[in-house]
Amino acid sequence: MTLRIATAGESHGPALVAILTGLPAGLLLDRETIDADLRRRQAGYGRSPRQQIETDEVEVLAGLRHGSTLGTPLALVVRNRDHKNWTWGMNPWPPEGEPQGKGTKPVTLPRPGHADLPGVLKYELADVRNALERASARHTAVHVAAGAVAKAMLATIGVTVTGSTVDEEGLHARIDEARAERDTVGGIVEIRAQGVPPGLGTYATKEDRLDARLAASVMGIQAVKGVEIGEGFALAAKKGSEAHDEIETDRRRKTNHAGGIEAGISNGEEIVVRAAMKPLPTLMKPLRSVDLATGEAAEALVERSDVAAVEALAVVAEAAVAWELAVAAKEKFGGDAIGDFVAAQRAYLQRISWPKPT
Ligand code: EPS
Repeated sequence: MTLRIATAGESHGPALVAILTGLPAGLLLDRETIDADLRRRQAGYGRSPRQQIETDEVEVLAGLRHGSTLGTPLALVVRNRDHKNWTWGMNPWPPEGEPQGKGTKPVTLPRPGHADLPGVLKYELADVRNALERASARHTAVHVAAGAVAKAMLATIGVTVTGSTVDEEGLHARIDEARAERDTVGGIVEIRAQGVPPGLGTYATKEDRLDARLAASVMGIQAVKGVEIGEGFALAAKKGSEAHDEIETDRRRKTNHAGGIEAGISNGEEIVVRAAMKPLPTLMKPLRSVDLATGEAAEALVERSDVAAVEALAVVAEAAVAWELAVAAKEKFGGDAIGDFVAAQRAYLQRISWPKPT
């Protein structure tokens, strides 16, 4: 059964929800490990005061018994604690009583760079809030919970995935400067996956290439505008003799320009994915926009927001890469029970003599 995920949830609605299907039975999950990733996602430098309201924790509604998956759909929930301030404004049903709390007035000042304008045009919305709520990066919380489940599954076959920011040194200074100027900044993150066996993904169909799947998944994260695998864009300027990773007799490589993927298939080297994040679109010093209610020139919406979320992106992209690798590993090794999944991986490694016995 293919590993799949479906999610739902608005930023200030009651909760974020994910349903994971295709997980093998008998996978052991640890609540604290999942919650630790949720806390890492919230903790980055430059985050908004919203993070003081939220203390994200995973709840499991189905698919798990005594910490072990049942092979049935796993239902995850991350509540939005801020919803208590939006019970009128984000009520799923027509609210009763006088408007109170936040979100009671329609938003009509679209922010350049956010979902606001394309969202209202596409869906015929009168209130920009109806676009921004789902587009918000708040949604990444439940994907991080799913990524933690994927990492638990990958750990059974010796695969680890870690994300970090690339410009750690200068990043905090850039964030401080942007905050002082009432501006925002982006940045670059790098995800590395170790222990991935050769053979995940395929060149057989372009949408099934591992690099295509990783790129789509990481590009699908809010504010990401560029993704590269291995040396990516820099390879364009190199000669073939400098760009490719020569094959040693043990079939390993001494270099890794390719970032662990050749022809859409993992080659057994470390998988390296980088993502570039644009500066966040909610500026305290707003950009030029239009008031959609009057058609007059106006300044874009100003509301509570992050100055930067690059450190959060490192955690979110780590989850996205882990999820895609788990999907590809499940596709390759199958397994209704986690033991079957692990046994199939071992049999395969033996068949290809990987790592080559010394
Ligand atoms: C976001 C705007 C801010 C961020 C939010 C993403 O939310 P709010 O408008 O409620 O202050 O805090 O991110 C999160 C809540 C989160 O948990 O990551 C946006 O517009 O995308």
